[in-house]
Amino acid sequence: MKLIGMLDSPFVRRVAISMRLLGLPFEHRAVSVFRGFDEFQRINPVVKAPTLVCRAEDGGSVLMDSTLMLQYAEALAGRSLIPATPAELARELRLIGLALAACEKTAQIVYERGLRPAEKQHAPWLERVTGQLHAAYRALDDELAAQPLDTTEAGLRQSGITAGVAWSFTQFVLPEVVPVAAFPHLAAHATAVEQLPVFRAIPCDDAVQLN
Ligand SMILES: N[C@@H](CCC(=O)N[C@@H](CS)C(=O)NCC(=O)O)C(=O)O
Repeated sequence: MKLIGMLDSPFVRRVAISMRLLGLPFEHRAVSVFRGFDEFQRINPVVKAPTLVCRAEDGGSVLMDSTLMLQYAEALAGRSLIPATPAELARELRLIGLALAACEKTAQIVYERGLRPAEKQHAPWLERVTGQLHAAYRALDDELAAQPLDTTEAGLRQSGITAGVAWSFTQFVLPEVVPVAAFPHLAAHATAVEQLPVFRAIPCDDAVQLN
């Protein structure tokens, strides 16, 4: 099994951390969707990070979208990082959705600033996306204030992984846009999980640019 993509992508990192936590062996190939476009295209013509090449015995299918590959990973592991009871599941999915929205909005801002020429940047669009990013983190911080997540390696769930990865990503690429002081519960959660061996083994790579 091969996971393709840079670890500065929160989507790649959540898959890598989850698979390690589930005890699944995999090879990680740090190929950038920008600087390594041609190499990435040879593995997956759609050039989406993460890309997961499934086990040969499962046909070697090439998967896209972190949530879908986590579904495959959990089937392989025979256990889930997501609770099954409807009430717990509903909260879990809300938290994951908020964290993924924050990742997506952070990436949109980075792409708008980094890929579009300065004279073509559209301020109303950046304002809209920044507002959505703040709304996602506001709701997530309120959720954690009401009920903190387990930050032990044994008790970690997908919501805890994705919230931690999302926050670290945003703080890595856009610290000035999302002030730590305004989201204290989320910041405390990320600080706690980033100290776990499974997070430390898969660092948000600060030696590279955003995919
Ligand atoms: N919903 C996707 C988002 C993946 C995503 O947007 N990845 C970015 C890298 S952070 C990417 O592939 N960007 C290049 C592109 O979309 O062309 C997931 O969960 O995997």
